[in-house]
Amino acid sequence: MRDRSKELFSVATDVIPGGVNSPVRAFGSVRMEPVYIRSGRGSRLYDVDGNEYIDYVCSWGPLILGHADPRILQVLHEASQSGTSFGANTEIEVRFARLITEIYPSIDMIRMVNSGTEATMSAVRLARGYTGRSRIIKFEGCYHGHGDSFLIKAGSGVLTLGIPGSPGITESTAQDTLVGSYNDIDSVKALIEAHRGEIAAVILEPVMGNAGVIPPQEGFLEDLREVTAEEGIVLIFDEVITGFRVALGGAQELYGIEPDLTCLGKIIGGGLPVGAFGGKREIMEHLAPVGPVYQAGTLSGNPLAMALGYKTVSILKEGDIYGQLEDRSRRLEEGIRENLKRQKRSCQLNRVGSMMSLFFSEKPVVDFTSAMNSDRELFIDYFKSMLDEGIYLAPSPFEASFLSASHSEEDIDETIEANGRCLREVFSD
Ligand code: KE4
Repeated sequence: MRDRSKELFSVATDVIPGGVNSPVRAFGSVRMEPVYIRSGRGSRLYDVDGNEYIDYVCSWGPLILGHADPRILQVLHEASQSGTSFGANTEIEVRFARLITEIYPSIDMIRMVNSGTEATMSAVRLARGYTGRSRIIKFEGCYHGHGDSFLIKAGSGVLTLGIPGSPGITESTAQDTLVGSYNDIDSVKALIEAHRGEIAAVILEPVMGNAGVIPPQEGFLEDLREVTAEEGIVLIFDEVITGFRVALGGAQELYGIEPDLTCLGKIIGGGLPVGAFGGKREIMEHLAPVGPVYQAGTLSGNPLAMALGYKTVSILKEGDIYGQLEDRSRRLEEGIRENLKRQKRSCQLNRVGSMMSLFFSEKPVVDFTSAMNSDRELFIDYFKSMLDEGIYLAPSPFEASFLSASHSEEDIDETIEANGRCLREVFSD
């Protein structure tokens, strides 16, 4: 039962739009009322009604170490003894910037902000200021936060809620955003041909996570890198999800592509609000105060977020967490595939490292259209069954599931067994 969650939600809807501080949390797309979480520890979440779940949302990606990691809490306790924010320079922000630039060869310089949205908004403004051009290319189904330029055929909650674009975006803003098809380099070349000399940047999730997980097909990122370099277009990798997730050095390490600018977030805050954008010195030095492109933030480089981010990245850098994450993620994938073999219907399971999605689709999911063609009703049944089995998935087929370093072998076994029961239930109807 989730009576206390219900009570809280009925109050929340009176004082917070939709009862939530972020739309995807509303559980509207799975036609149920949201769960209220009291606490998390390791791989587990505990709701206000005392139900326990194995968590595959991980706060939408940030908690790669798991909830309430003692090492992280220790750093938070120590750092908070010195205060919480100064609006001034601190040593930890310098150390963290240096650490990230050592891990990402494409990042000569980096600027901290407070969310992924701020990172992508700022990166696009910088690319426009650097090139003197106005238009950008994004891809259908990619989500880069709620900045005006990005809410055109966006993924994540925009896709989940079926919102066509978004009211409040002016015509002039929308016309500066061109939309390509993911994994289709010809769609990009056609847009460049039609708008030669007008395009400041191409921005994409190098591995899509916001239409569900959709990996780049062989050659797509290489072709993008080549065509943007030829045209003097700034290539922006939005690695808010993939940064420090699919590899320590993100998707750019995994696929060996160097973008001009990179956006980061989620994991680099260790669970506190954070975002960052960085890249080539030549571009970054167009940013105020050294250059004319303005960007600022009261809490940018917040010392607590920097301390937790620095500790998280240091742990990721020093340990073999990615090896363990790959082993456990692979075992989960294999277990689900075994379960699927016993069903009359097929699904698609896309995985890159410790991010994955199960699509109720008979056909491979390789782009936005094929993701959209997956069966949402089956997903809703599956989501609800898994939740009742104590498995907490993202309440949308257009999100990724994430493992953390604290997901144990037993968690994986339990999830595979629950998945088997839920697939039988879903496909038996
Ligand atoms: P935030 O502004 O939410 O910190 O980051 C925006 C963002 C930018 N780029 C990518 C690739 C992202 O995935 C996101 C945010 N991700 C969503 C879930 N896929 C956040 C969850 C939510 O909106 O509540």
